[in-house]
Amino acid sequence: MLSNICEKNYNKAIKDCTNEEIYFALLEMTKELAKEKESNEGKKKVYYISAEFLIGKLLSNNLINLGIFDTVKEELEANGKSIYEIEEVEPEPSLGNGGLGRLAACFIDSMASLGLNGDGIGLNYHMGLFKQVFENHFQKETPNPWIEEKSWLTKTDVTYDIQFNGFSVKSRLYDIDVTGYNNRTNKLHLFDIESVDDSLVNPDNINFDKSDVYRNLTLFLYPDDSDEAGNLLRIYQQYLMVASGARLIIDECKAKGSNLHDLYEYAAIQINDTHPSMVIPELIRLLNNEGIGTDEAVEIVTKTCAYTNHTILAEALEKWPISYLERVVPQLVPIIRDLDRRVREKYQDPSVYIIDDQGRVHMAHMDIHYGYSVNGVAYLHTEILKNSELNNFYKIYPEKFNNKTNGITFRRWLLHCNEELAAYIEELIGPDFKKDASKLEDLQKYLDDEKVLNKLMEIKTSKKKTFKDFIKATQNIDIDENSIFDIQVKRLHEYKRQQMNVLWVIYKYLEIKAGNLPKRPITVIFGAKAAPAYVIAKDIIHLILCLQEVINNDPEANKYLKVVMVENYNVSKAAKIIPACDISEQISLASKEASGTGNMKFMLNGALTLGTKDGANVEIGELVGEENIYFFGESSEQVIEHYAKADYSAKSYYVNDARIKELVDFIISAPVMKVGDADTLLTLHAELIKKDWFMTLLDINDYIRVKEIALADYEDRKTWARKTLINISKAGFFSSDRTIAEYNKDIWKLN
Ligand code: 26Q
Repeated sequence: MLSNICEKNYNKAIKDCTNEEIYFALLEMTKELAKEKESNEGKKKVYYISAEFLIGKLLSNNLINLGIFDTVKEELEANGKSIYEIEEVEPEPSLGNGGLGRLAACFIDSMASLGLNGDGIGLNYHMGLFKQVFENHFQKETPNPWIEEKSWLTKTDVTYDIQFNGFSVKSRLYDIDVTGYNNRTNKLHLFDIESVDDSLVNPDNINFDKSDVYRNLTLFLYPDDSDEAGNLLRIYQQYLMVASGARLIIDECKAKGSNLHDLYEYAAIQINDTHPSMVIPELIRLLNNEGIGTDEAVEIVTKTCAYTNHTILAEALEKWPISYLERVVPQLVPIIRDLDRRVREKYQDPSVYIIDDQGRVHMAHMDIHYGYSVNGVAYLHTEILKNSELNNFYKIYPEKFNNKTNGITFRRWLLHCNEELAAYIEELIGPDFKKDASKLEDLQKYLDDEKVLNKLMEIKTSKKKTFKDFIKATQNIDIDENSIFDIQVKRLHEYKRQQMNVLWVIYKYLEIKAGNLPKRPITVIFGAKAAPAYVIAKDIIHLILCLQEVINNDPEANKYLKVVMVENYNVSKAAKIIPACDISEQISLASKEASGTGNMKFMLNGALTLGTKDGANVEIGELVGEENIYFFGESSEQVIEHYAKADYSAKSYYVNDARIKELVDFIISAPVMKVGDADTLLTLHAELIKKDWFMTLLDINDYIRVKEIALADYEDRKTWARKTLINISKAGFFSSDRTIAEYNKDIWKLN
């Protein structure tokens, strides 16, 4: 089939085509094969509506899911071509920031793979998240255009006029096929408007005129929320998404025979965090327009919508000034006021109102009152929601609250990113684990099989070697595959505490300088983007880049310690980094990381977790047993108490603990100041001592202690390999197939 397409399109044999030509031929072929599996079967459909779908490159995954990856790979090899080189041609769609967007991508893969009738609804950002480049040891943001003449997008005939205050736009639907693993093809529906003007973007930076909404609405994944124009643009984007999505849902349900009074028998709408929450008043508005009175419309919508919460950080919970909504979508304001009035009539507690006394609309509150399910994304997170953050709502609606511990698709995060490991697992326990991840438990019978343990270590070293070559080729950094790869890759945020890992790097560097040499070299690898307006996060990146320069160029130290800051960490880089990891850093301040999903990817690829008892780390610990994970630090209860009593003082740790003082002061020491920017380093130094809102200094000593234990354990290679095998064998629980099966059983109830 591939050779036919090459012949037809280029009049050439495969062996004579360029990698670009083969990529476009494979794109065409994949789309045709996916189409054959399209299905709209099932009365009820779930609509997973999300501002982000961090899908990453799609070629290999689609080939795997269609069951033709090996055949295609061999056909290409026979013609002197490499599937891996062809993959490099594909641009990465970065339609998400991080965990929440990647989760949505894993979920649509699992829905299709389980044969569920479920589509995604989102926006077609032309640039997606910015591309990160390093310049003078600072992060710089540049645009990341990903849409080419031919792409995974298919333009459809579906269009809607969407009304904003004073003007309307024509929204058009583009579809991306979502191929299930040996199963049906679903759709990712992405809306876009035709008036967007890509030429507004300067190739060198991501600044553009935010007020020119008509021409920039879907240009970027939400820009900074740091200024008013940015916030308004975000509301424009959200409304475009929900208004178009709501119309599509209503049209599809009507086409299947719904009279709209029974909408909930045809549709379940999963609201991914509060970004799509305006779908609730918008649906009520549309039902009103169809002649359904507000009382009934409210009831219908409440039986249709379900809400997932992904954060307990107060600053990340969306609260829009009602004046902003007046300016962008005045048609929703009377409905939102009416929803608030209904709440106030029933409950006297102002903490559950939708509109607060400062005139801000609490999107999550609207979701909880007017949705039928509220879920957290890991056991601990849901408990915290029920018992503290959302306790006042839990008391009203205990039956709505439920937990759905996150998961990851094993097609991408094992079969694709670690073919060697997947093939070896298949050799040991057969292919069933690919469809039923719980089968990985069968690996337990090899826990004491030396041959198996040796082979696992061999695969790990080979993946480390591959990463070593990659980082040499891309960033010209030399690392040693026999060193311990200690990795922290995730968005940069103070609560995730990259700065604590940095203090450990300083600690180890100073130890080496003092002659206390580690048994084996250590390579500390970071990868992280900081939000463009998040100053402290960008300052932490600056510090990491400075330490990379100081340490890697110090001949006394660089034999024992290296620092690598991977540029532009994204889904494709994750697929290269994660299989190479020995120690997975999951060190958020306990209670702050809702779940984490990187932790699951690392475990599945045979890394051991060094982490706090936070998010899904808690469940990893329960599954593998405390001997097979490295926990440290204060518990979520203790942390919550510190906040309640306001008794944490970074300053007192700094003043009273000489070692802590030495580590923190190194940030402004001569060698670092020489390569870095003095103002930035001084600000960061002061920040850590005076504020440290996420309590780095609280846990640093225990972190150092436990990390030393992990490094020492690594030297008992056999025991270490046994621990990694236990981790792999217990990772099945974190398959997003399990998560999605639970969503379906408890929330969506598709037949
Ligand atoms: C809000 C207001 C204005 C502008 C931006 C935002 C905004 C954008 C993105 C708020 C939050 C996000 C993303 C949140 C996110 O990725 N959360 C992560 O979700 C994962 C999947 O459930 C969890 O595993 C992580 O623990 C959680 O941090």
